[in-house]
Amino acid sequence: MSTVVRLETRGSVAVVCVDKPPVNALGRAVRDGLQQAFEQVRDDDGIRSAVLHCAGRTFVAGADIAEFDSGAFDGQLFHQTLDMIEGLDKPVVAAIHGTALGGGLELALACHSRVAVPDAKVGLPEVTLGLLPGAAGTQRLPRIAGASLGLDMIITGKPISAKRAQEAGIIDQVIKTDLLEGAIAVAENLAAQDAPVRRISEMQVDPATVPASLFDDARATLQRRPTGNPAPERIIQCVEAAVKLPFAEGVPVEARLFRECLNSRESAALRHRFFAEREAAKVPGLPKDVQLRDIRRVGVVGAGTMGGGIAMNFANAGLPVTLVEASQEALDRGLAIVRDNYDTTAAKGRLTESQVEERMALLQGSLDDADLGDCDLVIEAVFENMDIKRQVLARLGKACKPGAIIASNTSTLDVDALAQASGRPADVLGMHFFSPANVMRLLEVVRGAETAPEVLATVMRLARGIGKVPVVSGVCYGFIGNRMLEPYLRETEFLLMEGATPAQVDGAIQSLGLAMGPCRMIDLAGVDVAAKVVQENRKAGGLPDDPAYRAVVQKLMAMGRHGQKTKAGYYRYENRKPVDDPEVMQLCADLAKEHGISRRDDISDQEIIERCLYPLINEGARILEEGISYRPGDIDTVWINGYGFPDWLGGPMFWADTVGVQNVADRLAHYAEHRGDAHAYWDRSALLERMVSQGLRFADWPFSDR
Ligand code: T1G
Repeated sequence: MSTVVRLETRGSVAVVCVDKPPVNALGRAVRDGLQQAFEQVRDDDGIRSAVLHCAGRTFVAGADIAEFDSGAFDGQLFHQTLDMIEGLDKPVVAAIHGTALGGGLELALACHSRVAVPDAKVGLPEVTLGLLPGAAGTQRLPRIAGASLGLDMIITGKPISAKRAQEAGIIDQVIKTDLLEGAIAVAENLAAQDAPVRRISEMQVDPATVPASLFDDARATLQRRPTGNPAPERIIQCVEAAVKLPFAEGVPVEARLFRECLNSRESAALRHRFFAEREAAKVPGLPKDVQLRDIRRVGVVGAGTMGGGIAMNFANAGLPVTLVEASQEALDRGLAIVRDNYDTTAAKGRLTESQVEERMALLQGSLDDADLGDCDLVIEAVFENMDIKRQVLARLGKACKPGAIIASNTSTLDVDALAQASGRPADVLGMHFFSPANVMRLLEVVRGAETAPEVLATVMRLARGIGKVPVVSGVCYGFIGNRMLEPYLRETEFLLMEGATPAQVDGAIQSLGLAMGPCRMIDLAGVDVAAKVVQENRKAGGLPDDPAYRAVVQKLMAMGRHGQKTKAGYYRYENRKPVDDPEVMQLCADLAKEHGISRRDDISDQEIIERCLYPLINEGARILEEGISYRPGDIDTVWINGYGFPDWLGGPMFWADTVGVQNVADRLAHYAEHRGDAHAYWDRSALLERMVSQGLRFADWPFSDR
């Protein structure tokens, strides 16, 4: 008998329990166990009905995603198990708690009835992995819930509540008492009725319930925001098959389209993302029994755009926040911005008025550091200037109670220096939120040389609790993301001085799938902000001795072209629409002349992509070899969640394996030769050299010291 699928009997009811922590994924052992258990249900005449439930925190959360890379997932066999369950003449009731997702919901749909606890959720999120339901979910869900809801659930991948699922007919009963007992009662009743079991595969979608434009509208939506994800269009084809074909003919259509998705590099990239984000939350070397610190109250110093956004993250999670500013006027302004943000969300129907008031009530403004004395975590979000931040850290080192964690939201400055300024470096780390802080999921957690392990572990756990994707970075200029951004922006500006236009550079980068090209990104973030970062970096001695380095952004700032907020930056903005501006072309030509940069009119999109992204990858390799980042997947997680790198490419390091590390190295050498390498811009990192010489991929990380 299987160790992960147990069968017991309660009278004439078979109780089949899946027990495979952490989420009862349908790995081979579970699939085999289910097959065996339901063969026994089939063959035992003493059994008249069955209940399928799960131990642990959730019903089956889907296939074992890791099996797709190892090739161990046998969809055909799983189909046969589901068909065998559905084919039984004895009613089988699925008892759902937690989340029945993907293959888990498909398993439940092969049962003859489904019951769930009130807070359960059901969904088919395969699209987020570049897949589609591969166990007849695209054929059964539309039959039980209708084509519109079925298509929407599968193409968005969003789970729905038990209540909504009951309204749609997916769940037959919500059990408010003991789930298992309730499910057993339902099974006994069904058996007592002695009626034919209800099989979803025998149902038809009523054409009258299918909106005439359903599939055309779905395709039009895809066209409006095309991505590289191979699944959405194929999902539409599967649901069309569910509507138009008998079940037995629809299943092979789904199987073919599922295989096409599974074999795509884009799905491999999306599955890489799934595990990379979870791996990033793990800190190597932390003792398993590390004692986390309790975080019951948070302080934020600085109520500007970042400080307000940071405060919202904690208020949204129900944590009280003390927001400290230097003047009443600044404090009032900051709280007003927060309220505006909440009101905007409420206007979109994503928050109720009472929720807005509850969250605002959690925010307590103050002008006095003493009010931070009972906070367990205090985050400074003051102006990005080392002297100012040092003063604030020194104040916080005194104002915060013993054991409180002190964090800096700096985006580039030396966290170790700030930690020393506090006088209690073990309590200090960086928490680099990305703007807008209440929206962007990425949080770079900067580990100082003296940051205590439990401080790091506490913040990593807290970050996930407030819905962030945390990634640990060591201390260096720009941490992970902004450090890799430097060569990306450096080459952007050299390309502009050589004759490319902002629209051409952005167009090439956006054609790869990045949400926003470099020029639009800086215009949005602020040309002045970017120019100041260059100046701070120069002051800190971090720049090459090259007067042409990032010369364009500094010139734009000097001209008052600060980006979207001044309706002019790299672009001119006509009704917020960016258009190339001859004044900027001229500026770039003048700078080229000033710095002896020759102009060209043969710059290709491919050259732009290589010159902007391959040095970015090379810098990522340096970050790995210096131990600033633990894993290539951490770097991918930063770029997908913080900079809009297309997740269907898996992030820059996964994508480097796709284009080939050898190719990246060769192209860096090519540009060194053709662009000149006076400032070592094209020097290949030692790690990249090693990978080329040993035929390694980033997927092979960690590299043994061979
Ligand atoms: N396969 C393998 N491992 C999984 C897994 C899965 N489906 N789901 C979770 N894990 C691991 C995860 O890596 C982590 O491991 C631990 O479980 C806790 O996860 C045939 C083709 C269920 C909502 O897409 O959405 O079915 O880090 O940190 O925040 O048609 O996990 O502890 O070592 O996310 O409480 C479809 C994916 C698969 C659901 C729980 N199913 N999982 O969230 O915990 S394809 C999914 C989730 C499929 C069929 C198709 C979430 C969760 P570790 P966690 P959580």
